[in-house]
Amino acid sequence: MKLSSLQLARYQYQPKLPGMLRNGISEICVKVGEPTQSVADQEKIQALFPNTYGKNEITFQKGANTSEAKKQVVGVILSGGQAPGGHNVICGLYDALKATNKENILYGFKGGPSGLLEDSYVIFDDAYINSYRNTGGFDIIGSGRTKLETEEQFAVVAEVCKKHGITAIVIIGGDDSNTNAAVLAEYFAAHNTGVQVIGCPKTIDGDLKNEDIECSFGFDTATKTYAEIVGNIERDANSAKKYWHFVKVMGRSASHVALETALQTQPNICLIGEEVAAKKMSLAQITDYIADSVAARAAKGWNFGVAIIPEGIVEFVPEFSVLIAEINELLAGNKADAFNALPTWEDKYAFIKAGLTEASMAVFEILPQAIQQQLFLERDPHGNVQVSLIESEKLFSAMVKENLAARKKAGTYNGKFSPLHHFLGYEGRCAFPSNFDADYCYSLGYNAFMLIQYGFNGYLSKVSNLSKPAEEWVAGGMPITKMMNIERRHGHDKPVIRKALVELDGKPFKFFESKREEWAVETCYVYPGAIQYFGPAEVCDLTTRTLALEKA
Ligand code: FBP
Repeated sequence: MKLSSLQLARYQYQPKLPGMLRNGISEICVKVGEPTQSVADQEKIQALFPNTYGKNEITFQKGANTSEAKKQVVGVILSGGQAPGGHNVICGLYDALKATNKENILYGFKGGPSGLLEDSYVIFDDAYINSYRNTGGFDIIGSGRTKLETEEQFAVVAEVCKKHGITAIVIIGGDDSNTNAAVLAEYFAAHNTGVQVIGCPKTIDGDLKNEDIECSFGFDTATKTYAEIVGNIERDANSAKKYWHFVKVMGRSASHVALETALQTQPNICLIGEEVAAKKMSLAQITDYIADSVAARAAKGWNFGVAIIPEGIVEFVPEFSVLIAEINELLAGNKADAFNALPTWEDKYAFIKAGLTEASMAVFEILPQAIQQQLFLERDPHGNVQVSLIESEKLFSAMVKENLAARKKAGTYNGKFSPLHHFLGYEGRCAFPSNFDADYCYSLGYNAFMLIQYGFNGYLSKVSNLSKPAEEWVAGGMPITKMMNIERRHGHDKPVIRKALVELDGKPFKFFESKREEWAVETCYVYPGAIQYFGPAEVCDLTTRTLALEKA
């Protein structure tokens, strides 16, 4: 394989560990903190996790290592969507494991959780690990979205662990994967398998966090990559002065990615799904809000602009989520076959009209036809509309266009509106990790091994104080059950990690709110440029605006 100069240079980069982990393995000891409670539904969660609930937070500190000297055989999986830095979690884990005892072994199970079920693995050695240091991607062992959640699956995993003498499993994943890590940890404890489970907080979406887990890894690099591109688009818009760019950004339901990208680039518009839901904004209100900015800028002679749309936005528009629920019902079971058999769009339209309530039909009617058809084309394996595939950037630009046409008729707008559309997602998920993510991930992996070595089970690897230089970061562990509550999933009450959505009274949103009126009308663009890997710390090592504002 031909290697780029950057890749070769990044191999040499030595990630920074928190100060307390820098003195060598023999100088790391545990400070036990407070017992924990789940974020809600304490009694129910405690009853479901009798062996792993309520454990203490822990912090590592400098001091004689008192952990048991036993040979460790660890298995690791990557779970879910790619996030920059995943390779470094494995590198940190490997380095700590080998530094503790050369006889220790690290298995990498391939293709995500299914690798564990199918016993498909590699055994890492120095050469293998060295060729992935500080690189993006999950190709070191691959990832997957199989869910590890049933007792039958856990029994298979227990057998695989027994076969290889595995003492601990590290699950690198998002909220769902770490929920399942907690359930697996409880299963292992209840069955006295002696196998520990440690999670690592991964996802570019930034929605796996609480007061302990300050951010999930990958968010920093992905948002910097999107911000670079949005900044470039802004500069193009400001040069050509003829297009309005509608940029949808990934992030699933939560709008953290959109908000962070906006904080870095100061676009004219950024929608926040959580706000749309809280204010119960209708499609028409959102459209009006964007069209106001277009019209105000046009009045200044600026027929250009940039709007950021979070991937999950439509789920948050109350009338739209009702519409989606009705469509799911309309096509449930074999009703979809009857619908698909209808020969023309007119026939299908009549079927839809007969099946939807008047209110949902009114919403459906205002959608552009391409979006109407999309709602009936893209379905998930359960037959539900795949909301993330709806081209909301096109939806809003089409609705704004109509709105502006009406304003033109009324004589209140006299500009030109030429929209262009972009979707930023995959561009950022496998970028070379920023220095922050390279350091953070390596530390998470290194720290995960220390949690294993000290016998913890059902913990998330935790590295905090992240807005400070790495020297001041704090390494430790948090019981996963601390993040859990009970939610209704597929008709059942389930213990799950509570997703962290954008908090409307949080500092990042408040800051954005205080600026956005100006950004909507003026041209306040900021061009962050590409991620820098080598150079002064203030250019290369700073993390997100979100974290800086949260910790300010
Ligand atoms: P995770 O939650 O697994 O980290 O994945 C995040 C994400 O990148 C979302 O932002 C996006 O909606 C989704 O994955 C896309 O999934 P896929 O990779 O299956 O297309």
